[in-house]
Amino acid sequence: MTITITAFEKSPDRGRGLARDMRVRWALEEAGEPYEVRLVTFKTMREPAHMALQPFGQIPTYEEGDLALFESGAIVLHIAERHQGLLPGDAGARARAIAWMFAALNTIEPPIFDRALATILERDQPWYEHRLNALEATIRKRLTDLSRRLGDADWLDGAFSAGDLLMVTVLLRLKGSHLLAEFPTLSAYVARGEARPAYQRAFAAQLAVFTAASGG
Ligand code: GTB
Repeated sequence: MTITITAFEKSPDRGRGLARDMRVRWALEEAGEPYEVRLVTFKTMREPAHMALQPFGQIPTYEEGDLALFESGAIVLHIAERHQGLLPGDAGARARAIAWMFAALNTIEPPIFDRALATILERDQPWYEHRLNALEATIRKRLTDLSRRLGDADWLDGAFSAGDLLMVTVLLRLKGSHLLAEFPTLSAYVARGEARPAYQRAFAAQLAVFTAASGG
């Protein structure tokens, strides 16, 4: 059955792979599942057809036959549960990998995403420096603990899993920042994720969309 996901026709990140369709593309590439992409604009995302798929008018969505899903974490879990290579077979290891998926989205991503938003939307506020410092302190605390837990391992809990896939996509938003550079262990972890052939294919696919939309 054909899998169709949605993505920005012209991503505001200019093809840097930071929009949340990237994690779904990567999971599908790891799974070896072909997929189609329906491109949407900020306007069409608010139209009834898209709102029926995604109650908050966001991307990504996932359609496969009668199944329509939203929330990138739920979509990645759905893909991981149906294919080899993204969740371990052992029940305990599988549960731990899922815990890392939640950790990426619930514990690590919020302050990183809030920092990114603040740098765009709150830069002119008188309290901007204070807010930025507070967010960066939280991020630093989380990265300290994450880096300690990862130690000198390649991945968070044994073999590469959907937990690593989500964690790497979340950390990638800090790429090039002093925050990630402060943690060489995590920088190397992110680089390992980026080096995976499935990541490379997913990145190239989303970049091609941006390039085409920009007339390149
Ligand atoms: N919790 C949802 C999920 O994980 O699927 C969140 C989805 C979400 O935030 N989608 C964003 C969206 O559709 C795109 S990815 N926003 C439109 C809206 O809310 O109206 C977030 C994003 C946006 C922009 C950049 N960027 O410019 O770098 C990066 C990531």
